[in-house]
Amino acid sequence: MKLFHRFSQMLKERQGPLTEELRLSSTSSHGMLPDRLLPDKTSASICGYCSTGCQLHLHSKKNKPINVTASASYPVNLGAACPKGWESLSVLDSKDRGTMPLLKDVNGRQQIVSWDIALETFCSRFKSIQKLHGNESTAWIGTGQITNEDLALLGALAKFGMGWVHGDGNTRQCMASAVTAYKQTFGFDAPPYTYADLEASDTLVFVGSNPCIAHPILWQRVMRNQRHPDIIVIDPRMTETAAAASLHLPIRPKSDLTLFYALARIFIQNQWVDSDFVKNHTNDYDAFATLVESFTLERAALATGLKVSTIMNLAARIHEKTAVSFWWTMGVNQGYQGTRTAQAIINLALLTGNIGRPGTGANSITGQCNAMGSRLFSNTTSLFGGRDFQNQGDREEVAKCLKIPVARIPTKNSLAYDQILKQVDAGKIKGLWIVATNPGHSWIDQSNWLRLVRTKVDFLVVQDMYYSTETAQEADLYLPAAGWGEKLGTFINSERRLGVIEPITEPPGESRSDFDIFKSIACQWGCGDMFTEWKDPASTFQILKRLTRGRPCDISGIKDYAMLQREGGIQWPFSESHAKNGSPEKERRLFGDGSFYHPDQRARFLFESVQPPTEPPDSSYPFWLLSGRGTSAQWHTQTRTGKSPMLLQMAPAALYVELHPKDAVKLNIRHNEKVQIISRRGSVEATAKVMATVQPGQVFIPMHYQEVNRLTHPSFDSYSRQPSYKACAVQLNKVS
Ligand SMILES: Nc1nc2c(c(=O)[nH]1)N[C@H]1C(S)=C(S)[C@@H](COP(=O)(O)OP(=O)(O)OC[C@H]3O[C@@H](n4cnc5c(=O)[nH]c(N)nc54)[C@H](O)[C@@H]3O)O[C@H]1N2
Ligand SMILES: Nc1nc2c(c(=O)[nH]1)N[C@H]1C(S)=C(S)[C@@H](COP(=O)(O)OP(=O)(O)OC[C@H]3O[C@@H](n4cnc5c(=O)[nH]c(N)nc54)[C@H](O)[C@@H]3O)O[C@H]1N2
Ligand code: SF4
Ligand SMILES: [Mo]
Repeated sequence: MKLFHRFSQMLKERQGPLTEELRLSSTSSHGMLPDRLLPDKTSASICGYCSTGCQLHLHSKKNKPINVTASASYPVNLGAACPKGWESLSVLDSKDRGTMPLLKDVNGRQQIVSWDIALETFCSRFKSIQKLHGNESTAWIGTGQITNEDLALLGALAKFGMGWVHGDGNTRQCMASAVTAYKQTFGFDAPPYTYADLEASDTLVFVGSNPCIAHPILWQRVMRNQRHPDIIVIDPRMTETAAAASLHLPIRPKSDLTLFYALARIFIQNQWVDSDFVKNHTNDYDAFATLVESFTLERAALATGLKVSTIMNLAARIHEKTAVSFWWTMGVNQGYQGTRTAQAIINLALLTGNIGRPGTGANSITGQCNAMGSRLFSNTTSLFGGRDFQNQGDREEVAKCLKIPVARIPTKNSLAYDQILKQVDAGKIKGLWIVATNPGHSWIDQSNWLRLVRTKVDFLVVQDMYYSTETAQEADLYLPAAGWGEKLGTFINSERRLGVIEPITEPPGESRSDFDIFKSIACQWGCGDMFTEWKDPASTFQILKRLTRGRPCDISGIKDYAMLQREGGIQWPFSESHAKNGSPEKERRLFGDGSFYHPDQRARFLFESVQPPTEPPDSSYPFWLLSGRGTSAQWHTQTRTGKSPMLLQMAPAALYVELHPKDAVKLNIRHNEKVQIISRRGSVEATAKVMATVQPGQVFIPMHYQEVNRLTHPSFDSYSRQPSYKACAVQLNKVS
């Protein structure tokens, strides 16, 4: 709250229209604002940071962006925005924006080159690697932060045009466990909810999720709930969200699976199960009931560090209410058993019939602005539209849709991010193309990443807005990209809502939109003919519609961008036949009729035995290290938010570590003193923040500082291959 207060003070000190109302009045005849602040152009654009998907109005004057207001009529944010949204234009204008391609010379120094040379080098180097080592010797790592149109073109170009087999994205670090969980359980990757569910719940259970910081405007939707809801937060830390909750369960890291199995057992033993729902709409309940028999309350208490009475109380509170929604984020997905943990949450919703009705659901909150779009259109793990590369029928459908020979479509799945890097280490993958992600900061176990890039990768291309990122600095070839605010396309938010992003300004220098870069590469590579129909984002959107027709994610009823803007975004599915009935409803959830996407239309109970933690604390490394989002003003590796003087003032400048007062006393560490955090892989220095937000024996660091992933332990969920960022063992020493 203090931060928000400071922020609004700062905004007040700055001149500019703050709200939609002000903007409207400013353009009225009253003329409240000085002329220099009156826009001559306004675009409506979905925010380019988090997956909440707020709509912002971007204002410019004489082609210079001057301000942002939050759209009051958009059904997501209803006039609100968080600090990142308000400051989203100020990060575009920065001296380290790439304006020209850079190519390493013989001395390893990056030198400015023309686009012609850049494109020629891109194609000749990758082609020669492929010629020598085969089509599996090159790979790309993409992102959840570019548009659907960008993602689809990249995926089609790399796999169908250039013949690559392997490509993955930073969404592996983020959503993979939720994706896998939904696919296996529901038969399709489909988060079922709509944001109105936040306002219609009697009870909201947040698991490993800190929306106050990570999805602030979703949290505002919770605050609009008029039902006096019970808000339960399951998180090892007393987060901002936990502090605002009616019940906080400070669970021991990575013990959620045991807790949820024990809860299921309580429901079954007390006959609190919605038997009709389970009988009519699910499979494998009996086997699930057998598995959870051994998860007694005592066993759960021992594993989670929670009291037996607390766990019983939690079960009763869920049982007593009819509209219970479960929400999870990275505390679940980023675990070595993330997929099964997500499914344990879904199982609970199925068991209690809390799905398909207002205020219910097993709801994964997405992370990045277009992580949801990457799930349908990146063409990495799954073939376009949630299809399967290994399925011939699926390949034929896509080939027909795109009018390409079916032989252009790989018959095998891409390797996952960590497996791509393993192949790099093994000398099998020699060329890497990184688009809109910064693994030089964000990938788990940093020293390994640097070693690979410096000693094993023959040709590294990095395509980013800024040439200064940790990753771009290592690039053999750097391609300068336009950013959000400078390009056109669509995003999909957490509740499956498609929305338009519109440019308000030109990209700097000779930087180009990702879409244009991909098109230029296609021409230079010699496969441009394949993409004649992909003229621009708007025509590509028509191709995307075709790719989804008849699929669970069908968007064929959305006419064009104008319709999306008019309707306040549209949630998938919205098919042509749906469109015949008129305008889309403002809010829609899935599974209202209890039918799921498996051929028998039933959801599956999926479960597994609980595995021990991959790197638990021991006598040499006695602390659990947690990591996550620090403030609402910081975005990931800070390449963007780090450019806003205002946002910089809202967060500590250097790495800090939250440490419990009892541990501080034991280690003789005082508040604001420097400490060294050491893991088996590396060490970092941080400022101690002595506070009871963490439990004794645990410490927390925010992910936004470059050095954090020197510490993390490279362990992965075996189904989703998502890295387990959130828990490893460290020791702490006072820096004397
Ligand atoms: N301001 C801001 N907002 C963001 C982002 C950002 O960088 N900055 N990033 C966006 C992205 S891409 C994402 S993925 C989301 C992430 O959104 P969140 O997942 O909500 O954020 P995190 O802080 O990474 O993790 C959430 C919580 O998981 C808890 N946790 C750790 N281990 C466990 C465990 O074993 N069990 C349980 N139950 N909890 C655990 C942590 O203590 C933490 O409070 O945020 C999005 N929004
Ligand atoms: N320790 C720890 N590590 C973590 C996490 C954690 O909780 N703990 N969380 C993980 C999660 S959930 C995530 S999602 C990742 C995020 O990790 P990253 O994806 O590495 O983080 P970003 O800083 O968002 O990087 C995006 C990059 O794309 C660039 N960019 C932005 N827009 C555009 C565009 O339109 N075009 C192009 N070409 N470039 C653009 C930005 O300048 C930036 O360099 O971090 C992961 N790492
Ligand atoms: S909550 Fe997310 S989408 Fe909304 S303004 Fe903030 S960063 Fe942008
Ligand atoms: Mo993420």
